[in-house]
Amino acid sequence: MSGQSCNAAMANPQSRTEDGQKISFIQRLSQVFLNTGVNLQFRYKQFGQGGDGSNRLVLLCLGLLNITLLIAAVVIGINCAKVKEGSLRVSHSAATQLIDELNYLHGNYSDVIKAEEEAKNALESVLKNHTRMKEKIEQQKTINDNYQKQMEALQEESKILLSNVSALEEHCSGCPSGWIPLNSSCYFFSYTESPNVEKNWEKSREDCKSRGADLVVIDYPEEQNFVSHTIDHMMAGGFWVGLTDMNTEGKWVWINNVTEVENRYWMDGEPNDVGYHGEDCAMVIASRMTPWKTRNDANCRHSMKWICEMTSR
Ligand code: 2F8
Ligand code: CA
Repeated sequence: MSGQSCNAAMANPQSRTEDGQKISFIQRLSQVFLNTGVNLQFRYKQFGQGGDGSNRLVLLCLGLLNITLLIAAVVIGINCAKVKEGSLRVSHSAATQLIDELNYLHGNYSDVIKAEEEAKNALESVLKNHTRMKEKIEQQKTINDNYQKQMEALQEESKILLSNVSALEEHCSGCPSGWIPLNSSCYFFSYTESPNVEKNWEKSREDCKSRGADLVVIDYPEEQNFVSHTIDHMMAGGFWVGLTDMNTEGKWVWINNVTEVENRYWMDGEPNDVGYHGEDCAMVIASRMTPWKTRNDANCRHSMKWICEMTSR
Protein backbone atom coordinates (compact mmCIF):
# COMPACT_ATOMS: atom_id res chain seq x y z
CA MET A 1 0.00 0.00 0.00
CA SER A 2 1.36 3.44 -0.91
CA GLY A 3 1.18 6.57 1.41
CA GLN A 4 -1.01 8.33 -1.14
CA SER A 5 -3.66 5.64 -1.24
CA CYS A 6 -3.83 5.56 2.58
CA ASN A 7 -4.29 9.32 2.70
CA ALA A 8 -6.94 9.16 0.03
CA ALA A 9 -8.72 6.45 1.96
CA MET A 10 -8.69 8.50 5.14
CA ALA A 11 -9.72 11.77 3.50
CA ASN A 12 -12.61 10.14 1.76
CA PRO A 13 -14.11 7.49 4.08
CA GLN A 14 -16.75 6.62 1.50
CA SER A 15 -15.42 5.94 -1.98
CA ARG A 16 -16.32 3.75 -4.89
CA THR A 17 -14.96 0.50 -6.40
CA GLU A 18 -13.85 0.25 -9.99
CA ASP A 19 -17.31 -0.99 -11.01
CA GLY A 20 -18.85 2.08 -9.29
CA GLN A 21 -20.02 0.36 -6.00
CA LYS A 22 -19.84 2.40 -2.73
CA ILE A 23 -17.44 1.02 -0.08
CA SER A 24 -16.39 2.16 3.38
CA PHE A 25 -12.91 3.29 4.42
CA ILE A 26 -12.29 0.12 6.41
CA GLN A 27 -13.34 -2.13 3.53
CA ARG A 28 -11.00 -0.23 1.28
CA LEU A 29 -8.14 -0.41 3.76
CA SER A 30 -8.60 -4.21 4.05
CA GLN A 31 -8.53 -4.51 0.29
CA VAL A 32 -5.29 -2.52 0.14
CA PHE A 33 -3.69 -4.75 2.75
CA LEU A 34 -4.96 -7.93 1.11
CA ASN A 35 -3.58 -6.74 -2.20
CA THR A 36 -0.28 -6.02 -0.45
CA GLY A 37 -0.36 -9.55 1.05
CA VAL A 38 -1.03 -11.08 -2.37
CA ASN A 39 1.80 -9.01 -3.83
CA LEU A 40 4.11 -10.18 -1.04
CA GLN A 41 3.02 -13.78 -1.56
CA PHE A 42 3.78 -13.44 -5.22
CA ARG A 43 7.14 -11.89 -4.49
CA TYR A 44 7.81 -14.60 -1.85
CA LYS A 45 7.10 -17.20 -4.41
CA GLN A 46 9.55 -15.55 -6.76
CA PHE A 47 12.00 -15.02 -3.90
CA GLY A 48 11.43 -18.49 -2.37
CA GLN A 49 12.62 -20.11 -5.50
CA GLY A 50 16.08 -19.15 -4.06
CA GLY A 51 15.02 -21.37 -1.00
CA ASP A 52 17.17 -20.67 2.21
CA GLY A 53 16.10 -20.35 6.01
CA SER A 54 17.01 -16.66 6.55
CA ASN A 55 14.65 -15.65 3.76
CA ARG A 56 11.82 -17.41 5.54
CA LEU A 57 12.50 -15.49 8.74
CA VAL A 58 12.46 -12.22 6.84
CA LEU A 59 9.20 -13.19 5.24
CA LEU A 60 7.72 -14.12 8.64
CA CYS A 61 8.74 -10.76 10.05
CA LEU A 62 7.25 -9.00 7.07
CA GLY A 63 4.05 -11.00 7.52
CA LEU A 64 3.87 -10.01 11.21
CA LEU A 65 4.58 -6.40 10.33
CA ASN A 66 1.85 -6.63 7.71
CA ILE A 67 -0.67 -7.90 10.30
CA THR A 68 0.40 -5.21 12.83
CA LEU A 69 -0.01 -2.50 10.22
CA LEU A 70 -3.39 -3.95 9.27
CA ILE A 71 -4.56 -3.84 12.91
CA ALA A 72 -3.20 -0.28 13.34
CA ALA A 73 -4.91 0.82 10.17
CA VAL A 74 -8.20 -0.72 11.31
CA VAL A 75 -7.93 0.97 14.76
CA ILE A 76 -7.04 4.34 13.17
CA GLY A 77 -9.87 3.94 10.68
CA ILE A 78 -12.42 3.21 13.43
CA ASN A 79 -11.25 6.18 15.54
CA CYS A 80 -11.18 8.40 12.49
CA ALA A 81 -14.78 7.45 11.64
CA LYS A 82 -15.84 7.98 15.27
CA VAL A 83 -14.27 11.46 15.40
CA LYS A 84 -15.85 12.35 12.06
CA GLU A 85 -19.24 11.07 13.22
CA GLY A 86 -18.90 12.99 16.54
CA SER A 87 -18.01 16.22 14.82
CA LEU A 88 -20.89 15.72 12.45
CA ARG A 89 -23.23 15.17 15.38
CA VAL A 90 -21.84 18.27 17.08
CA SER A 91 -22.28 20.36 13.94
CA HIS A 92 -25.77 18.98 13.46
CA SER A 93 -26.87 19.93 16.99
CA ALA A 94 -25.21 23.35 16.63
CA ALA A 95 -27.00 23.83 13.34
CA THR A 96 -30.31 22.75 14.94
CA GLN A 97 -29.70 25.20 17.76
CA LEU A 98 -28.87 27.91 15.25
CA ILE A 99 -32.00 27.16 13.27
CA ASP A 100 -34.08 27.27 16.47
CA GLU A 101 -32.52 30.60 17.39
CA LEU A 102 -33.09 31.84 13.87
CA ASN A 103 -36.76 30.81 14.05
CA TYR A 104 -37.07 32.45 17.46
CA LEU A 105 -35.45 35.63 16.17
CA HIS A 106 -37.62 35.52 13.10
CA GLY A 107 -40.72 35.24 15.33
CA ASN A 108 -39.47 38.13 17.46
CA TYR A 109 -38.76 40.18 14.38
CA SER A 110 -42.30 39.62 13.12
CA ASP A 111 -43.67 40.67 16.52
CA VAL A 112 -41.50 43.79 16.46
CA ILE A 113 -42.65 44.66 12.94
CA LYS A 114 -46.27 44.09 14.00
CA ALA A 115 -45.84 46.25 17.11
CA GLU A 116 -44.15 48.95 15.03
CA GLU A 117 -47.05 48.90 12.60
CA GLU A 118 -49.58 49.16 15.44
CA ALA A 119 -47.63 51.99 17.07
CA LYS A 120 -47.48 53.78 13.72
CA ASN A 121 -51.26 53.43 13.30
CA ALA A 122 -51.88 54.63 16.86
CA LEU A 123 -49.60 57.61 16.31
CA GLU A 124 -51.37 58.46 13.07
CA SER A 125 -54.76 58.33 14.79
CA VAL A 126 -53.47 60.50 17.66
CA LEU A 127 -52.08 62.99 15.16
CA LYS A 128 -55.39 63.03 13.30
CA ASN A 129 -57.23 63.64 16.58
CA HIS A 130 -54.77 66.36 17.45
CA THR A 131 -55.32 68.09 14.13
CA ARG A 132 -59.10 67.78 14.54
CA MET A 133 -58.94 69.21 18.05
CA LYS A 134 -56.72 72.04 16.85
CA GLU A 135 -59.25 72.89 14.16
CA LYS A 136 -62.08 72.77 16.69
CA ILE A 137 -60.15 75.03 19.07
CA GLU A 138 -59.53 77.48 16.25
CA GLN A 139 -63.25 77.45 15.38
CA GLN A 140 -64.17 77.92 19.05
CA LYS A 141 -61.66 80.75 19.32
CA THR A 142 -63.24 82.50 16.35
CA ILE A 143 -66.71 82.01 17.88
CA ASN A 144 -65.44 83.32 21.23
CA ASP A 145 -63.85 86.34 19.58
CA ASN A 146 -67.15 87.08 17.88
CA TYR A 147 -69.03 86.70 21.16
CA GLN A 148 -66.50 88.95 22.86
CA LYS A 149 -67.00 91.60 20.20
CA GLN A 150 -70.78 91.26 20.46
CA MET A 151 -70.57 91.50 24.24
CA GLU A 152 -68.45 94.63 24.07
CA ALA A 153 -70.89 96.17 21.63
CA LEU A 154 -73.82 95.22 23.90
CA GLN A 155 -72.02 96.66 26.93
CA GLU A 156 -71.52 99.92 25.08
CA GLU A 157 -75.17 99.90 24.05
CA SER A 158 -76.22 99.13 27.63
CA LYS A 159 -74.13 102.07 28.90
CA ILE A 160 -75.84 104.39 26.44
CA LEU A 161 -79.27 102.99 27.36
CA LEU A 162 -78.57 103.36 31.08
CA SER A 163 -77.45 106.94 30.64
CA ASN A 164 -80.62 107.54 28.61
CA VAL A 165 -82.70 105.94 31.37
CA SER A 166 -81.07 108.04 34.06
CA ALA A 167 -81.49 111.16 31.93
CA LEU A 168 -85.16 110.25 31.51
CA GLU A 169 -85.49 109.55 35.22
CA GLU A 170 -83.83 112.84 36.06
CA HIS A 171 -86.10 114.57 33.59
CA CYS A 172 -89.26 112.92 34.91
CA SER A 173 -88.47 112.99 38.64
CA GLY A 174 -86.59 116.25 38.68
CA CYS A 175 -83.87 114.54 40.77
CA PRO A 176 -80.21 113.96 39.92
CA SER A 177 -79.16 110.40 39.07
CA GLY A 178 -78.74 108.31 42.23
CA TRP A 179 -81.21 110.41 44.21
CA ILE A 180 -84.63 109.13 45.22
CA PRO A 181 -87.61 111.31 44.55
CA LEU A 182 -90.49 111.71 47.05
CA ASN A 183 -93.15 114.33 46.43
CA SER A 184 -91.31 117.58 45.73
CA SER A 185 -87.96 116.48 47.25
CA CYS A 186 -84.93 114.35 46.23
CA TYR A 187 -83.04 112.23 48.78
CA PHE A 188 -79.43 111.06 48.73
CA PHE A 189 -78.42 108.20 50.99
CA SER A 190 -74.58 108.27 51.18
CA TYR A 191 -74.47 104.45 51.55
CA THR A 192 -75.69 103.90 47.95
CA GLU A 193 -72.77 105.87 46.53
CA SER A 194 -70.00 104.87 48.97
CA PRO A 195 -71.00 102.12 51.44
CA ASN A 196 -67.78 102.35 53.47
CA VAL A 197 -67.54 106.12 53.88
CA GLU A 198 -68.65 107.68 57.18
CA LYS A 199 -68.36 111.28 58.39
CA ASN A 200 -69.16 113.31 61.49
CA TRP A 201 -72.28 115.48 61.56
CA GLU A 202 -70.58 118.67 60.33
CA LYS A 203 -68.67 116.95 57.48
CA SER A 204 -71.79 115.12 56.42
CA ARG A 205 -73.64 118.39 56.21
CA GLU A 206 -70.77 119.86 54.13
CA ASP A 207 -71.06 116.95 51.70
CA CYS A 208 -74.78 117.56 51.27
CA LYS A 209 -74.14 121.25 50.65
CA SER A 210 -71.49 120.40 48.04
CA ARG A 211 -74.27 118.53 46.18
CA GLY A 212 -76.61 121.53 46.26
CA ALA A 213 -78.58 120.07 49.19
CA ASP A 214 -78.51 119.91 53.02
CA LEU A 215 -79.05 117.24 55.68
CA VAL A 216 -82.59 115.87 55.52
CA VAL A 217 -85.38 117.57 57.44
CA ILE A 218 -88.09 115.03 58.30
CA ASP A 219 -91.18 117.07 58.88
CA TYR A 220 -94.20 114.95 57.92
CA PRO A 221 -95.23 111.35 58.59
CA GLU A 222 -94.93 110.07 54.98
CA GLU A 223 -91.35 111.34 54.87
CA GLN A 224 -90.57 109.60 58.20
CA ASN A 225 -92.03 106.41 56.79
CA PHE A 226 -90.03 106.71 53.55
CA VAL A 227 -86.73 107.31 55.38
CA SER A 228 -87.44 104.51 57.85
CA HIS A 229 -88.19 101.95 55.12
CA THR A 230 -85.28 102.99 52.94
CA ILE A 231 -82.64 102.63 55.69
CA ASP A 232 -84.24 99.38 56.85
CA HIS A 233 -83.73 98.05 53.34
CA MET A 234 -80.10 99.11 53.31
CA MET A 235 -79.22 97.52 56.67
CA ALA A 236 -76.35 99.99 56.95
CA GLY A 237 -76.54 101.29 60.55
CA GLY A 238 -77.15 104.91 61.54
CA PHE A 239 -77.53 108.00 59.28
CA TRP A 240 -77.13 111.65 60.31
CA VAL A 241 -80.20 113.88 59.81
CA GLY A 242 -80.43 117.70 59.99
CA LEU A 243 -81.58 117.96 63.65
CA THR A 244 -79.49 119.33 66.58
CA ASP A 245 -79.74 120.75 70.10
CA MET A 246 -76.17 122.13 70.03
CA ASN A 247 -77.41 125.70 70.66
CA THR A 248 -79.71 124.93 73.59
CA GLU A 249 -79.50 121.57 75.33
CA GLY A 250 -82.81 119.77 75.04
CA LYS A 251 -84.18 122.16 72.38
CA TRP A 252 -84.12 120.18 69.13
CA VAL A 253 -84.06 122.41 66.08
CA TRP A 254 -83.98 121.36 62.40
CA ILE A 255 -81.42 122.96 60.08
CA ASN A 256 -84.26 124.94 58.55
CA ASN A 257 -84.63 126.53 62.03
CA VAL A 258 -87.88 124.68 62.72
CA THR A 259 -88.02 123.46 66.29
CA GLU A 260 -89.08 119.83 66.65
CA VAL A 261 -92.16 119.44 68.71
CA GLU A 262 -93.00 115.85 67.78
CA ASN A 263 -91.56 113.34 70.27
CA ARG A 264 -92.97 110.10 68.88
CA TYR A 265 -90.09 109.52 66.43
CA TRP A 266 -87.47 109.17 69.19
CA MET A 267 -86.50 105.65 70.16
CA ASP A 268 -87.53 104.63 73.64
CA GLY A 269 -85.38 106.44 76.24
CA GLU A 270 -84.03 108.96 73.69
CA PRO A 271 -82.83 111.62 73.56
CA ASN A 272 -80.64 110.87 76.58
CA ASP A 273 -77.51 112.98 75.92
CA VAL A 274 -75.21 110.29 77.28
CA GLY A 275 -71.41 110.50 77.47
CA TYR A 276 -68.83 113.04 78.70
CA HIS A 277 -69.32 115.32 75.68
CA GLY A 278 -73.04 114.76 75.53
CA GLU A 279 -75.11 114.00 72.41
CA ASP A 280 -76.25 117.01 70.42
CA CYS A 281 -76.85 115.65 66.92
CA ALA A 282 -79.73 113.44 65.74
CA MET A 283 -79.40 110.29 63.67
CA VAL A 284 -81.87 107.68 62.40
CA ILE A 285 -81.45 103.94 62.61
CA ALA A 286 -83.70 101.22 61.16
CA SER A 287 -86.34 99.83 63.49
CA ARG A 288 -88.40 97.20 61.73
CA MET A 289 -90.87 96.50 64.53
CA THR A 290 -91.50 100.21 65.27
CA PRO A 291 -90.76 102.08 62.03
CA TRP A 292 -91.77 105.43 63.45
CA LYS A 293 -89.26 105.11 66.37
CA THR A 294 -86.00 105.58 64.49
CA ARG A 295 -84.43 108.65 66.12
CA ASN A 296 -81.53 108.88 68.59
CA ASP A 297 -79.24 111.66 69.82
CA ALA A 298 -75.52 110.91 69.33
CA ASN A 299 -72.16 112.63 69.75
CA CYS A 300 -71.75 114.99 66.77
CA ARG A 301 -68.10 113.91 66.37
CA HIS A 302 -69.02 110.28 65.69
CA SER A 303 -68.72 109.07 62.13
CA MET A 304 -71.64 107.54 60.29
CA LYS A 305 -73.54 107.68 57.00
CA TRP A 306 -75.82 110.57 56.20
CA ILE A 307 -78.98 111.57 54.27
CA CYS A 308 -79.20 114.69 52.09
CA GLU A 309 -82.39 116.36 50.82
CA MET A 310 -82.93 118.89 48.06
CA THR A 311 -86.03 120.31 46.36
CA SER A 312 -86.70 118.60 43.04
CA ARG A 313 -86.56 120.70 39.83
O1 2F8 B 1 -73.48 105.46 70.65
C1 2F8 B 1 -74.24 106.24 71.47
C2 2F8 B 1 -75.57 105.57 71.72
O2 2F8 B 1 -75.34 104.43 72.52
C3 2F8 B 1 -76.52 103.71 72.88
O3 2F8 B 1 -77.14 103.17 71.72
C4 2F8 B 1 -76.47 102.12 71.19
C5 2F8 B 1 -77.50 104.58 73.60
N1 2F8 B 1 -78.69 103.87 73.86
C6 2F8 B 1 -79.11 103.67 75.11
O4 2F8 B 1 -78.53 104.06 76.04
C7 2F8 B 1 -80.41 102.92 75.22
C8 2F8 B 1 -77.78 105.82 72.76
O5 2F8 B 1 -78.61 106.66 73.48
C9 2F8 B 1 -76.50 106.52 72.42
O6 2F8 B 1 -76.77 107.63 71.62
CA1 CA C 1 -78.84 109.08 72.65
